[in-house]
Amino acid sequence: MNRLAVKDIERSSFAASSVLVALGGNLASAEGGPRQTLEAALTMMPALGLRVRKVAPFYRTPSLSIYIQDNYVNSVAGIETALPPKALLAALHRIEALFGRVRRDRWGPRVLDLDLLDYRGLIVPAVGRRGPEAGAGPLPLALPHPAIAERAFVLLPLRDVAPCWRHPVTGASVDALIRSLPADALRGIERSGG
Ligand code: A4P
Ligand code: MG
Repeated sequence: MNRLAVKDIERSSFAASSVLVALGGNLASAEGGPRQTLEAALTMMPALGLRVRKVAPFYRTPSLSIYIQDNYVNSVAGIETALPPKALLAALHRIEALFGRVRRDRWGPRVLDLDLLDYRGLIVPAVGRRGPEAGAGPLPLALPHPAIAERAFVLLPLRDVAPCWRHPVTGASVDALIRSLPADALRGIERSGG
């Protein structure tokens, strides 16, 4: 499988109207710690039809979950792809599986989580219950990802990649969404460069 070095990825010219993918993980994989796993996942994307155009710095973030678990590493990538949304989500799940993702509990610890945040502003309303009480079974595609507005670990790297991005449903800017987070939402989050 062709691998692209993370340092070779274009970091400057990503349009806000493209496709945004969130990356996260807090368990070691065969690649090493979560940061190494996220980097390896990015280098694998082109072989599955995802051209990575811009990557945010990596953030070390306290776990936001009902489960006590290790800190996460989170980032966001701007990609270009010819894949339609469902095929793209399937490709993301394939990459997760290649790194040994096992779905036990929703919001449980994981080696790699790849969420489709935004697909060119497309809106597909969420169906069914979400969150930990919904169990670990599959849910139909929802766009934009329903939890974006509540998550500092998504919004901070999203702003790095697409500072002009607006929420497709509410029209709120990413800056406004960050300002609307609860006062303690940024506590413990460290931008680790990259
Ligand atoms: N699904 C539907 N639409 C989408 C979409 N746009 N992107 C389906 C991704 N998946 C989508 O997702 C659950 C189901 O939603 C799947 O069937 C998928 O096809 P999942 O990735 O299997 O489960 P999950 O990640 O546990 O759930 P979810 O709702 O994606 O949760 P989040 O938002 O990923 O939260 N704390 C820190 N600091 N950092 C984290 O990254 N992540 C979580 C999980 C909790 N706490 C965290 C972090
Ligand atoms: Mg997820």
